[in-house]
Amino acid sequence: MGMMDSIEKSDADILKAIKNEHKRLNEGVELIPSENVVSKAVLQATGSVFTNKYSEGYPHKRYYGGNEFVDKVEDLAIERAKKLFGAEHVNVQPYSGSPANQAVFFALLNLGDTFMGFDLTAGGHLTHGSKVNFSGKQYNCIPYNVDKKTHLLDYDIIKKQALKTKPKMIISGLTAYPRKIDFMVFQEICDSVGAYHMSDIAHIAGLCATGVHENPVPYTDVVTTTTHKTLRGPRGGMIMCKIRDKFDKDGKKNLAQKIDSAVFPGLQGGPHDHVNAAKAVTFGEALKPEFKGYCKQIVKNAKVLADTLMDEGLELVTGGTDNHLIVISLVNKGLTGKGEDVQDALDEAGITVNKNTIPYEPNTPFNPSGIRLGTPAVTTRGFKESEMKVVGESIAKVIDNLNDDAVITKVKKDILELCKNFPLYPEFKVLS
Ligand code: DSN
Repeated sequence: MGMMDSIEKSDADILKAIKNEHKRLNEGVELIPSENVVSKAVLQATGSVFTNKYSEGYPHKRYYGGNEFVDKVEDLAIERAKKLFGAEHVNVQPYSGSPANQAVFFALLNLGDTFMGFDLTAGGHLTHGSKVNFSGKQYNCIPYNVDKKTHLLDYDIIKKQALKTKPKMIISGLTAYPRKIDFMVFQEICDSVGAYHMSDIAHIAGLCATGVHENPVPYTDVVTTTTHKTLRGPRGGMIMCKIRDKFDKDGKKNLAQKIDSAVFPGLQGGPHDHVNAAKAVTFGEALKPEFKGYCKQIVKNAKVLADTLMDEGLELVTGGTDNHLIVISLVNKGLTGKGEDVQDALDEAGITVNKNTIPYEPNTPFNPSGIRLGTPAVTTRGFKESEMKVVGESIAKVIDNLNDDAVITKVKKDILELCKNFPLYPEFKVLS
């Protein structure tokens, strides 16, 4: 076996797994809202020779030699991200969303400091203060929640809580909140209580970049994101921030410097240059006019899916969606705590979703009462309103017939037929 052999020659086991994953993607409907399908250009950059390089430091200030082309790539990624989001300062080195958020904690807070984050079960993220995460273990999180009846964020209550608890930072952002977030109000609340505002737009970054959702970057202290969700890029993270630190009296250290030194050398080692090359490709794609059409279609598809599910008798958290995601509450179907059973049955039928908590979850995160769905991946694939209707009806059929193998087999057949019209990477030989 030669060093330079292709995977076809060198590793039958992994090749088989890749082929099977390609088949799974082709033959099923991917509705996990944090997933997408990247372009061939993004895959090529991710699989490029940049995977070999070490480049600790920042462009034109590296610790090792040989970084001429790495610098070119990182400069372009930063320049394109600034243009895409209207950002003053960008750091593209975070390995993913969680380290991006962790770097912001390192930059702005001391251990034990108080901050406010969106409760995980109601739609926040682990790194927004969950007790099992560094953010909830090493810092004092006072979570805010949605309204008990409407399941919507109530900004008056959030402001009252902020005035009372005097947090050093408030995090806005979502992983399972299907409605628009008023980032401007969050910034105003933060300014009025002397807190930093960190907005985590990982899920909706593509929508923010194209104005399909309000873009917080121009006025928010710090914005973090991943690059692999609605932004449709490689798995990775990014931080955007103001250059000036609004609390820096002596002007010695600005916000951008604090963020950069928290990422490297504070938290990470060498950046993933192959992924940063793919991030640059992604931002280039997102700057093209057609990306806005794509993002608009994501939301249109989500709305049709939501309407179809409700027409079929399913209950949705907040009664619908404004963005790319939907949370079904299984409570009215008598399936409280049966999220896993529903997820498994939908998997059987070729529909990939994830079980999810609902606000004020009556059960546990392991056996939650909700299902989370989203439309970024199917929209990339070319699904439009008519396909979303078929998908919605299929989901309802499975939920209403969880233990009926005949129904699940029939839905699987229908889904397979649907998917045949939208092949994914058909020309990739290795993924035949
Ligand atoms: N795991 C991601 C999601 O699915 O929303 C967030 O990190």
